[in-house]
Amino acid sequence: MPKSLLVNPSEERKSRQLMIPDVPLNAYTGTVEQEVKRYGADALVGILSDMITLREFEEMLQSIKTQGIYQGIEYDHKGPAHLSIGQESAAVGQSFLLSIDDHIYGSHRSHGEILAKGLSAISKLEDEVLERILREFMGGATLRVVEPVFQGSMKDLAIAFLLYGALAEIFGRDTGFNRGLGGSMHAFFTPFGIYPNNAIVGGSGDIAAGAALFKRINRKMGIVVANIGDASMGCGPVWEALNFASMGQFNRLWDEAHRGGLPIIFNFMNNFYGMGGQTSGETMGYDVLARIGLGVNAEAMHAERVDGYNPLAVVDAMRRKREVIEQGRGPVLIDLLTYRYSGHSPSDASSYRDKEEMDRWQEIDPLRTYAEALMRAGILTQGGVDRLREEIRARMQTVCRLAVDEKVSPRIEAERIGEFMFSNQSVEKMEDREPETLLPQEENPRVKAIAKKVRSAFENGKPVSKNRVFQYRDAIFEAILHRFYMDPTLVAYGEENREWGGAFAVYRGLTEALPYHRLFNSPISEGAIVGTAVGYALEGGRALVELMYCDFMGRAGDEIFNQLSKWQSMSAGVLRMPVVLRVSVGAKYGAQHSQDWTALCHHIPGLKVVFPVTPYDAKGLMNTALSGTDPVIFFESQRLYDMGEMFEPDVPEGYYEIPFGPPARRREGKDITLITVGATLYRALEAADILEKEYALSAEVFDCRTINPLDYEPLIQSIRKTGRVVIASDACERGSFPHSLASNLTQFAFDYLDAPPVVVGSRNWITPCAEMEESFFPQASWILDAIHERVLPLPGYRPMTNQTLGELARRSRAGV
Ligand SMILES: Cc1ncc(C[n+]2csc(CCOP(=O)(O)OP(=O)(O)O)c2C)c(N)n1
Ligand SMILES: [Mg+2]
Repeated sequence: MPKSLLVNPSEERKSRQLMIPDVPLNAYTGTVEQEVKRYGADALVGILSDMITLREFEEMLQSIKTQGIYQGIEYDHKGPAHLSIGQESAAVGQSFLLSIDDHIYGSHRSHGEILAKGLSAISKLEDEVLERILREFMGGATLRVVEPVFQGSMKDLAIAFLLYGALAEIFGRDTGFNRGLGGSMHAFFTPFGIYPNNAIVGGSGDIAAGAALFKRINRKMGIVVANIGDASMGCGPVWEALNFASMGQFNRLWDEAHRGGLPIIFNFMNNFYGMGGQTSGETMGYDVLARIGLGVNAEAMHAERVDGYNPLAVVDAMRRKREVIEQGRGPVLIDLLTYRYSGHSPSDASSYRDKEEMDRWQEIDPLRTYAEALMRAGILTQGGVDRLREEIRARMQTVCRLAVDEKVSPRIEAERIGEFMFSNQSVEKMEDREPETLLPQEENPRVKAIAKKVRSAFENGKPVSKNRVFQYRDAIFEAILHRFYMDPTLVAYGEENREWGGAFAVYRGLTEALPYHRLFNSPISEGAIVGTAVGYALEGGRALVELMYCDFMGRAGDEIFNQLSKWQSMSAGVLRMPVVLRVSVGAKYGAQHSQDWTALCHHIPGLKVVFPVTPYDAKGLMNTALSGTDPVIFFESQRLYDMGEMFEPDVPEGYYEIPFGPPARRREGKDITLITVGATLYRALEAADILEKEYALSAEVFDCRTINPLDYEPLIQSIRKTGRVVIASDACERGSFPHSLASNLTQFAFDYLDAPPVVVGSRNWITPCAEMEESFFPQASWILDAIHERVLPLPGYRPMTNQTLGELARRSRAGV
């Protein structure tokens, strides 16, 4: 079923000029007097008050970091503090009109944005709602610290709660917003619409796009703001996110109810610097950051440069841009001019910029210029400004005193961190509503075709032909289809997921079943594919994304290893991450399409990793993955997609789950234990056959189908019986997951081992061409060779490869 977008040669080849939309720069012309009419004098004074709060908060941190003292309170803060002194008007102006349904994502320099958004939420929420939020958050632990100290209105209490929760988080306290597990660069507070801030420059770009995708697909209220720095414009994932958020299909292919550009503002906090690199003029060629919008879509992303030194210009821009988004014309790009007087971090001596430049920006310090504008308009006096400052300083001192006190603000017990690594829940559906599908499951052509298949590899003792057998790919499809009809939030996307049916035909039949907004082709943007899935999940949805080849994980390295894996624990359990990432281990395609990177995924805390190699396991493990709330890297092997079930009587048609943890015992034996990861199982079974037939040795064979978590007990039991173990996989031998297995098994079962565990992996080379693969990937003979040389000499055996320790040492010395 191809899509109906004609690529017409006569149109495409026409000679014409591209018309480029205007990009306004600093277009705001309003005045305080005009804005008073729109928002009222109190609200405009509130903006100043919020700006002063942000400044005081950051100056407090500056003072603590550089002098170890603030208003008489001594403290040594060891962690980071990327301050945004000078950027207050940008943050406060941005949040002024945002509601708690509008979600902001940010960067390492987001204290100000957190406070501005929180203060804005507090000013808008009813007292009862505020009270409920404060009492319920972390079981009231944060509130219990501030409540006895701050008497006054609910709003006053909420402001103290906000300042304290943020500061306690920065200081790594159990009473902070994320129990101190996020810290300065990752703090957030979702009840006020403040979503994760990211220590990876640009990291919020694609995550925020995923959050906007969630809002668009699930028709949620509000917009998303991605606050990222000007220098993040040099990051690939940011470009991927801009492009992803601007996909033509949102307007051209998605149905009426879901149509429209993503509701997101990419807000570049343009302070003209990365750390020491100056963006415009030195590290970028854009001249004006807003120009970037021109390259992304025909509307130039409604890009605009806004004067972030005037909070009212920012408020005005946010109001207008929201209108654009509400008309379905997002995404939007804002180049928000600002400047930090503070260094990149408190130790930064600002050697990369002139004093004259800093003086010029300080001359127009928004705190002073805006206060003067309010005074000129007659809505505030100098005395009023001074009183605001005093109140804020007094409040800050109390908050700081509480946050540094180990008794009222203790640290989390270290062992508890482990509890937050996974949410370990089983949730049938992330929301309770009817899933949007295009036809009943039983009418699906793939379902009908599968119904005629034999659900076992053998029929009457004979192998079933490839065309008739229920294949590994069918098993994955069945699990996925089931969940699509169960969970209305489930979406799947990747580079060729729709009409093509996924690179290896796992998704064939899904196009007929699902509307565009639940199954779509993404750009070739592996970072954005995973990053948007992260954003989609942490907003409350479930995502299934796919990278054709395991090798392409390199392109999504940050998203997999820093984002997908870490947000549940950095949130101390506030967020869940139900994302299943499918990757396939290839063959026949050479060096960049054949790698097994299970070791990388196993190494990173916070990922569950499975690698099924039979249809029964593929379906059962996918069912478990898709009902869970944790990120799962789901390894598949291209050698297996056509295979039928060889171990179970047949693959059940109904729903079943396979728990993550226990390995599968594929064959019983008493003389040696063979453990495999991935498709090597089938070669190990060949080796086991030869051992039995030719050497009267029975091998017990385990398939390590779940890599993390892993229950070692069945493996240990086996080794107690056999005293010998060989571990094999298609991953390059050096640093592979089998080496972790070998090392752990040595410790668990040392007393029972007759020989050290042996690892048989692929050569530590690039993968050669298909015709030469047998000299690269482990073969049955390699396993036998290794047994013969290093575990148990086999009488009369003639090795075909050199698996001796001497050769292992030689290869190590050579680095191969
Ligand atoms: C991927 C990545 N590279 C480098 C860094 C180190 N680093 C932290 S902040 C920063 C500068 C970022 O500049 P910009 O995006 O403009 O934000 P700003 O600091 O100006 O707010 C750098 C290079 C990082 N945290 N992440
Ligand atoms: Mg910058």
